[in-house]
Amino acid sequence: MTRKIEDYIRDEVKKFGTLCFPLLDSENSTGAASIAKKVESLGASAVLVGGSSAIDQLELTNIVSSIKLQIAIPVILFPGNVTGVSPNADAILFSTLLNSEDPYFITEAQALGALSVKKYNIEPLPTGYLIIGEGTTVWFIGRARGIPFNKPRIAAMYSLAAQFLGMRFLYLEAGSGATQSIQPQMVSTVRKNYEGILIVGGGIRAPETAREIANAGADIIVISTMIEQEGSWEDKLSTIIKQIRK
Ligand code: 1GP
Repeated sequence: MTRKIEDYIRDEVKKFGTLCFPLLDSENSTGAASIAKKVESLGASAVLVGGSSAIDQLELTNIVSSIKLQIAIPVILFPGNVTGVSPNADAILFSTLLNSEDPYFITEAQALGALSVKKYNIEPLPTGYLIIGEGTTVWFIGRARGIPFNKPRIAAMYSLAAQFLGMRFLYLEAGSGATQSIQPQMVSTVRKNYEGILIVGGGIRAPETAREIANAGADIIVISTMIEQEGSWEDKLSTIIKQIRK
């Protein structure tokens, strides 16, 4: 199996330091293709499409196809369930929700979706997914036992376990629209222990926050809510992308 998208991501990280992957929630995004085009022009390295409550596969497929027509950067699926698999994407964060209390989100959804990923020839990026904190949609849907924000060592334990299990990507998730983003101290503690590609998202709105998380060792920062809001988010996203690059 080729690792075309993974190699591309590793090259981008080498070139730019921390990358930004804007996430287009397939249920909230009106005009997803034009937003994708804008974020590409501002320097995003890839676009994620999905979300924890995105369940309409037809809508997802239409959005992925329309985005693919507009941009050259990869379109990577970010599934919350089996319904997050869609034929025209370049890759998928093939994730296991490591701190879920429900085996469905750890191995069963993955088993149900795996043959579709193979059939559509979507590159799977093996990802350990960790939910930090409580009260967000992904925390509720994924039946997660959220790692407390002030317990970086617990996040490091899970991260190292993910590495030992062969996961080359790790996603520290505070949840979309979270009131609090992941603390830089948790990011740096995980960074000291985990050698793969480290993704951090949830509640990142200010360039300062993004820069601190990047300096703490994140390879990729995911931003969604900010670009879903009406008004001018482009300057802010552009500042974030410039500030997190080395
Ligand atoms: C959600 O981490 C992402 O999965 C993005 O979160 O919507 O808070 O930017 P926001």
